Amino acid sequence: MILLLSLVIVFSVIAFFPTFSDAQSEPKTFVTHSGAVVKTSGEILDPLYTSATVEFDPMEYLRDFNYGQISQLEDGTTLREFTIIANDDKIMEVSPGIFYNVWTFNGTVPGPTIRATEGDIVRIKFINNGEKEHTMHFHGIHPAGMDGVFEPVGGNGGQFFYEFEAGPVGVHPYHCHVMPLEEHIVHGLYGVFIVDPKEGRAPADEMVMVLNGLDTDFDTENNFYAANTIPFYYQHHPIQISTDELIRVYVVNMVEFDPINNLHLHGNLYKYYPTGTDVVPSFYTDMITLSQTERGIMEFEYQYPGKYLFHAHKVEFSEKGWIGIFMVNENKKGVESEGYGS
Ligand SMILES: [Cu+2]
Repeated sequence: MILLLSLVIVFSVIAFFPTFSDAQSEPKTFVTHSGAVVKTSGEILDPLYTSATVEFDPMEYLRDFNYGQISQLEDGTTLREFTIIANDDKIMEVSPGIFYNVWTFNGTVPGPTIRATEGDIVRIKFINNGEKEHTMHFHGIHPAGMDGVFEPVGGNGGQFFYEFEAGPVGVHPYHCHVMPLEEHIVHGLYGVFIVDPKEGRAPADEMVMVLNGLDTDFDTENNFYAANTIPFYYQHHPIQISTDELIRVYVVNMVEFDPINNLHLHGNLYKYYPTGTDVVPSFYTDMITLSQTERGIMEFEYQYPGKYLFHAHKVEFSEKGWIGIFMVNENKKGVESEGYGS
């Protein structure tokens, strides 16, 4: 009798509380500016999926740096040439069952991580294959005409060449700067621009984390949050790193609508370089708080192997997807992990 009663309770719970892998219901229909009809089911809770079910692979994006086509000018200066193509009519399954009209640079949200050394000439052939006007506005130092604000580039093949000297050293966002700005950013037209010091930085396992969110039901509130677009991805697919190895994370906050975001690391503290412009860290902490487009460089090493969370300490954000895991593996070859926390 007790067994029967237990089974009834279990099945009742399952019936009333759907599993976490299901998107919440109440789908809404949305017509894009080009007439495509999409449905979104809004907020989600901890979906289970693999890179095969999500088009954009956050693990690949994490360590993917685009150094451009490299050549030398007559005076010996390094020229780095990039081609960036904007689009605004792509429907992407940003999480299982959640289809969203992403606006992309080179097909992804975030766009490619562009990387140069201070003093290099960066030349970007910008092609707008979207339907709306778009630009590329780089944070950093450059001439007014290269600022991507007053030179909107028309859609359907419009072009513009951005050219400037890379600087200052640091990690900077780039994003479209066409009004209404909030709309262009929240749909995904942003990326990261890293300027390395001429003398370089210490060797490290380097990665990029763009903290972002998506308003999938168009009520000017984010429905979920992430590091690198796909909610919960690094929780289900922990980032593999090694003990006693320097980890360097370029962090950029691109969340709209919410005034702050933050990043807390478990079982460790990191040296933090705001904007990455100084070679001396400003903080040694396990927690930073970032406003829109604030960014910096985190550096840390793990002493003990095992599984460690990193996430927004704004708990709402972590519970809506901005959470991940570092899987710290023993660095000594041939020595078995002692299984801390594994
Ligand atoms: Cu735009």
